[in-house]
Amino acid sequence: MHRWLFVLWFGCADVRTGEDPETRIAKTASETSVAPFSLTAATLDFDQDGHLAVVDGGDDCDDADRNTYPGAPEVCDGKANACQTNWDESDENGVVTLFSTAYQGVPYLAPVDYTAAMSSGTIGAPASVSVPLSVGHRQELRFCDGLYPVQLSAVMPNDWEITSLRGSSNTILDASGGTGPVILTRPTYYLNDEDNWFNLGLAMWVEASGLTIQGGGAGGLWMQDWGVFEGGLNGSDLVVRDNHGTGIRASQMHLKRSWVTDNVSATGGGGLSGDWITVNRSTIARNQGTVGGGIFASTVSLRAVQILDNAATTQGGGVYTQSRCSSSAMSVNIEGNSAEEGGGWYANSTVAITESAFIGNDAVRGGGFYGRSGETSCSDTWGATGFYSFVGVLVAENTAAEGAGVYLKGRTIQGTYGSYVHDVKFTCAPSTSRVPTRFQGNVAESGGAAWLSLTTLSSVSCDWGADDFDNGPVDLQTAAGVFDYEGEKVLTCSPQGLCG
Ligand SMILES: [Ca+2]
Ligand SMILES: [Ca+2]
Ligand SMILES: [Ca+2]
Repeated sequence: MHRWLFVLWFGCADVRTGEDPETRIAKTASETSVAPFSLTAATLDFDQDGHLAVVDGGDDCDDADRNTYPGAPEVCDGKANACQTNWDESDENGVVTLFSTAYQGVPYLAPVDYTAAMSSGTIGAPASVSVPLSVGHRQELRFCDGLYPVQLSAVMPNDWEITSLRGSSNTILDASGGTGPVILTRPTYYLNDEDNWFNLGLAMWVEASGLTIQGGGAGGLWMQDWGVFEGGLNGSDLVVRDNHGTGIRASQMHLKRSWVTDNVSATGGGGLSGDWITVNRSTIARNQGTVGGGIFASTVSLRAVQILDNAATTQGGGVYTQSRCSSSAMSVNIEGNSAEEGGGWYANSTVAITESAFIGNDAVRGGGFYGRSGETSCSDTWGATGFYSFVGVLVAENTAAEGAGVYLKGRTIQGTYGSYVHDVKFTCAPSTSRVPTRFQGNVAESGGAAWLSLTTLSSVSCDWGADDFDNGPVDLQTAAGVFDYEGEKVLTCSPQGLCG
């Protein structure tokens, strides 16, 4: 009798898996060549794991999960895969599984067990594990709780995911003693019949989440061959810390709810390095690099980010932005960073900063912010005006020899037919809630609030500091003279440095 009920039920929405029944039928047919609706043992075995459900007289304790049946190996999924009744979460500590998703005619692949491989090293002598990925499959390498002494690498024929079951505090990948990144993932190339190299997937992405990545000898989480491909990294809930070499490196990077701390690079960006980088609700702290101690990028978009106590030996202690199109920051706190130029941020291009703060950063030139005319822009490869806008930004207690708050520098470029001026335009405006941009308590040898060259200021509603909040020794300095702001006055400076 229950078989007739099964037929009726089979035609309706699948209450056990939530899957659309037509999808399930098509998949069943393609995987087993068994016609749908024939009432054989094969179709009654709903998850196709070779075991009938208990309700059908079998022993499958979960007939909606083909990884669960008596005798099944443990996989990292939060379930007792062998139908044990005395199982708890700790029974899958140390389990690492590569899952493959079947979709759109791509066949199911059985999970691959990486448990032994990932535990074969020790802290100080990590195991080197490469993960072969399968063309056309969406695959996920998932770690259960554990401390894994490992260096991972993968060649990507497609997107893939590297995740944990229970988050970064319980799942630590440590490559201490190794010579490479904790995780290196890079695209693969395919040869066509014309002997031309081309890649199969033009935009391959890694999704990484819920992991602590530490101790790398040459980087934390890297996508090699960045710049060649337009792929990138989607990172969330990551802790990337204490790596030698840049913490995270990818051509494109979207990072959220993550901590990137204490990474030290001798050759480039300390915390993050890439072409296009977006960061949300994250902390970038105590990283060190040569250029871009916290972040090195062509273009950044930062929202609700803490950039703290990073250092660069040359430019951009907190952030370095190189070129291309507009960078932006909103609700970003840039504090305690240092560099030779641009302690908080060194910018070579257009930047809009809204409702953020530069506090206590230090440099020789540009303690808080160094903005220069662009190397290149979106539309002009011969250099361009640097556009910088500060909207409701607090610039306080930064220090420098020149320009403790901001240092703004246009350039004259000698071309074949004469010289070209690429100036800087700095706009200072109130936020929508009418909070002014204000410079307070910045201290330099010259230009406490700002040091300007070939720069036009448009500073309606900008508070350059007066009375108890004065900057030292004066607020503004240009080649043409010095200016001390008395409040209430709208200040405009020409590219020649005439302010009034
Ligand atoms: Ca089954
Ligand atoms: Ca099952
Ligand atoms: Ca399990």
